[in-house]
Amino acid sequence: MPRLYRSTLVRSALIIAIAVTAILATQALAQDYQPTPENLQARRDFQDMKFGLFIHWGVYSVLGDGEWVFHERHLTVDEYNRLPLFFNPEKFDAHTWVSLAKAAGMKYVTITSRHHDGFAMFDSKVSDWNIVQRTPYKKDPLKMLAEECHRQGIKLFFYYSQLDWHNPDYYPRGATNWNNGRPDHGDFNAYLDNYMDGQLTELLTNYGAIGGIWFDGMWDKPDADWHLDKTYALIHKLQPAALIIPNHHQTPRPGEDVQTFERDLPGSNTAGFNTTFISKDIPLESSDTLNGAWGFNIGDSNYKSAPDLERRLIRAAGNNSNLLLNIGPYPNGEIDPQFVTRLQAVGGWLSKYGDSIYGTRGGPVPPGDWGVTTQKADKIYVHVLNWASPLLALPAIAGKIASAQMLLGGEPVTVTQTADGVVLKLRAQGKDEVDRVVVLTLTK
Ligand code: FHN
Repeated sequence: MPRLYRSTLVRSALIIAIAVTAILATQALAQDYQPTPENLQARRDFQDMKFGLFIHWGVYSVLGDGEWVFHERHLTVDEYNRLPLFFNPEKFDAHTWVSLAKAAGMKYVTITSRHHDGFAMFDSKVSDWNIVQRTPYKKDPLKMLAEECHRQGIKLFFYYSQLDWHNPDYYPRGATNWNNGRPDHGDFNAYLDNYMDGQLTELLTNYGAIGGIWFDGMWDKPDADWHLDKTYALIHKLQPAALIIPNHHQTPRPGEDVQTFERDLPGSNTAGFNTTFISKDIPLESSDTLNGAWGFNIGDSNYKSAPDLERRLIRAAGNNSNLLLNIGPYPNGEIDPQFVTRLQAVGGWLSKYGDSIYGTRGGPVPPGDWGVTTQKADKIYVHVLNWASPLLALPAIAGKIASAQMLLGGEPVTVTQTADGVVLKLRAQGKDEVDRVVVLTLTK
């Protein structure tokens, strides 16, 4: 064999060997992922919190047409670059926002640190495409929010879009691509390793202890190598208790700490893009909008009623899941009064029924149209949401029921337990009563 071919062959074999070793090493890294004790505790705390406020807020809010407006109107980068000049949220008050979350009975806030437009809503040194350098506001609202969350004992999570419609290095572009004036070349590795990991490092070092990172957008390039192991390891190294919550709609991968379902209860996939796989190992979260939109949409008055929101929270808890409920604040930093009144009403409901939600896990009875169960230690909470008859028959429950009573008022409930199941004799549903909660106490 001529020498040239031989050396080419050797070189190719070497390259293949290196590539295979790198792939195996990456897989080993992922398979070997062992959450730290702090991380495992943070997962339990996350499950206990049950209810969070999702906030979509960015320069897109100025146009009042949702967070996809850059893409929907097929604007060019040059056109979109004008938008930050109009973003001056003088009415933004972190205290008001966090107090509202608290009044709603929410225990955590997840806010867009940057959405698909790539615009950093925080003071980033990685690029000047950020609120401090491009807007007349010139301040970092995430800093104020983080300080206020720490003051008020609310956990703060950062939404971070992996998809980027603005950065030229987000290349090759993905399914949402349109011709917006970016060059047809770019360095995706630099985008991931320098730009994204650089910004994540800022978010995980400049804002105190944070709850975690909520990723979105990988679905734009499902076959790309997103360097997930590297990024996940970075996050867990910087803050071991920070949870990684990827909204990729797929089976969770090693290194991910929460499985989230968009506009859906776990596994039901009514939205059509979620997976039906439900993890038994990591906490679950279901996200939804208070009206129909994520970012501020001036034409969307489709507000869900407070009882509807309460039912969604109860059903999430009964499905062993948290509920992350979204609002899109105005560009001036104020929150639509329609959101405020509804959130306060849900908070009022939780102040009475919170025992049956916070700190619980999905109960022993499979959720049904009639309602759901939640459980905390020796207490099973039967949430009767949709049952008009006086007798409710449930499947058998392990353990002996010592007593049954209404959560509100403590009125005793007649219960019959046999090997076949449990029958509850229910009082009639009160007017405007969303949930009749029966507490079953098991013998220890
Ligand atoms: O495209 C986004 C959308 O704008 C919003 O952020 C939601 C929130 O779950 N996630 C997306 C799509 O999966």
